[in-house]
Order: sequence, then C-alpha cells, then structure tokens
Amino acid sequence: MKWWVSMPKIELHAHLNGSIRDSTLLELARVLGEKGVIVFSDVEHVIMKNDRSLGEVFKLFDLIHILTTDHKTLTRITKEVVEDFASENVVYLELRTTPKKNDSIGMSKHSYMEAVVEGLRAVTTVDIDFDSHKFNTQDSLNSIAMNDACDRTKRKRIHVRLLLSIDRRETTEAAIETVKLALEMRDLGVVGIDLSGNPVVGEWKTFLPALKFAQKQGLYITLHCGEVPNCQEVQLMLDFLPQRIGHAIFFEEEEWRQLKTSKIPVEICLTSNIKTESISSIDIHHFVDLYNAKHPLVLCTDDAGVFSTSLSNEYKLASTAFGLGKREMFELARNGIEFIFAGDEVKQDLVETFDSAAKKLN
Ligand code: 6MZ
Repeated sequence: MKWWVSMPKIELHAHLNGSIRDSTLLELARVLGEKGVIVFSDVEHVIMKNDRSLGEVFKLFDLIHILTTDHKTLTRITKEVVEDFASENVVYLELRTTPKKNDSIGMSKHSYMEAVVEGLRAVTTVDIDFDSHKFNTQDSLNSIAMNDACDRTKRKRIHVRLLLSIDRRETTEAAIETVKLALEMRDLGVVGIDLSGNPVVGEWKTFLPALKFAQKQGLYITLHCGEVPNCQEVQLMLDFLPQRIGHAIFFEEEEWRQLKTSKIPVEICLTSNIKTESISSIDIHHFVDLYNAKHPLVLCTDDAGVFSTSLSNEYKLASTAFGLGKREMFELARNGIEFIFAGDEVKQDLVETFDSAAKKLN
C-alpha cells in the first residue's frame, strides 16, 4: 500500500453532499429517472463531468440535493462517506452538512440531522466514535481496548464529529435556527458551525448574529473565507477570529499579514481550488507560502465525490507538487490534531495512533 494511503490522516473540511460516491449518485438518479422525477440521461453527464467552474459546482449541488434530500438516503450517504474515509485511514473526520427543511416530505432541519446521525450509527465496516459522551464510558473504551488487542490489523477506527453548515442563501433567522439545532445536538457529536455556500451570494452581516450567538455558546466556528475576491468580507471574517478558515485564496497583502499574525489554521483544498479554477496552477498555490511561514495548515478534500479525489490523493498531490517527503507529510497530518474541534480524550487517542504509526515509518 502506498504511504499516502496507509498513513493516518485527519480530515477537517468535507461536505457530506460533496463526498458521495459517483456510483451512489448514479443509482439515485436512475431511481428518480424511473419515477419520472428527473430525466436520467440529462443528469448522467452532469454527474460524471470532471472539471467544473465554481458556479457550475453550485448548480451541481442543487441537483445532488434533489437526489439525496430524504431521510433514508441521508442515512445511507452518511454511512458510505464515513466508511470511505475510514477505508483510506482517515482516523478523525469532521463532516459538515447543511440541515435542510422540506415540508413536502415532512423533513425539518432536526429530522435531517437525525437521519445523518442514524447514518453514523449504521456504520458497520469500521469502529466509530461519534458521541462525545460515550467515548468516555467504560463500555466504549473496553470495546476499543478489546479491538486493539484482538483485531487491530483488521478493523479500522475512526472518530467522527459533525459541523452544521449555514448556507449563504439563508436568512438570519434560518441561520440562528441552525445554531440552535447544533446546541441541541451537542451530545450527538455536533461540535461547531461552518459558513459555506456560493461565495457570490449573501452578505456577512446576515450571518453575523447567528455566528456571534454560536461563538458565545462555545461552539467552534470555521468560515469559507476568500473563495472569491471580496476584501471587505475577508477583513470582517478575520476580525471575527473563527477557530479555522477554509480556502483563503483571494487575500491581499494586508490580509495575509493579518492571517499570519492571528495564526488561524487554514483548511487547504488543493484539487478543489484547481478544478474550480480558483487557482490557475498548483505551482502558485498559497500552500507553499503558508507552509514555509509555518502557518497552521491542514490538507482536506472539500468535496471528494464532486472533485473525484480522496484525502490520500491530496497528500500525494502536495508531496509531488511541493517536493515534500513522506516524513514531512506525516508531520503535516499529525499537526492537524491541534486544530480539531473534539475534546482532549480524542486528541490523546489520536496522538497515540500517530505515535504508533510513526514507529512503522521508514
Ligand atoms: C462553498 C461549498 C463548497 O451541506 O448539502 N459547499 N461551499 N465552497 C465550496 N467549494 C467548492 N463545496 C460545498 O453539502 C453541499 C453543500 O456544501 C457547500 C454548499 O453549500 C453545498 O450546497 P451539504 O451536505
């Protein structure tokens, strides 16, 4: 097995509906085609298309949401996405999704999230910890210890935590509803809030009350920041001091300075940035400057399904493009432990996992 696949990895920026297997999307499209809800042949090439502009990506998400937004499908895709990440040795996953309401099928934001949690419970091919309470119970520790002793080579283990996304199309009230839901679901592995969606839509002032409320209540916050040129918004986001930001592409000199001083960790999504042409070539990606400045960084997939990538592939890509060796990539992955939104017990467990893997690194 290649080292970028076998080494433990931490995924902190993965959108649920962007991480679905193509085979599952096609299967769902076929079923809706048969029911006459969509025309399968119109949709097939849209799903299989490889390179999309940022605008086209958001059109694709509208289509994906038609295919996936029912309780049963959400449970299925959550289970599959977690199992796919675990299969490539992702040992900690922060999965984000936008809770959606659909009155016609009796879906509330709450029932949407319940279906997602059901998907975590349905994971069978790997051992999963997603419930912050249960991780501390003797039962759960015993089962992990037993697994360690008997089966470590066969069964993989993954910690999963959830972030609820606010879509930039939403109103202040809808955003606050999402934050309230996150607070209600803290015991079910929800640790924070993400602001995402089409970056040319919506205004910072719309989301600020919800984000302030979340911050006050002790939820962690990550923001999609600088995905398109918008100096004023980038400034306001950095001033807000989120725990992490995603992308950080269109920054001016002053914003780079502010970011580096603030030490806010950046979630870097190489393939996503290249495929959406947000960055013209990997050689000029800001990863290099931030890495050389020892700025906190973590490699992530963004939308592994939509961009046909995997976290292992992102590590391989960074290693090849930036001339970094196996050890440097291992350290980069391990540094991610510091930026996760889960508690100290999980951090300690991850330190042990990386220590144990380090012994096998040659
Ligand atoms: C901004 C993105 C994104 O929430 O339905 N999303 N937002 N920039 C990106 N970069 C390409 N990729 C995904 O997952 C899909 C949703 O995540 C956000 C968009 O709001 C998209 O509709 P969920 O699980």
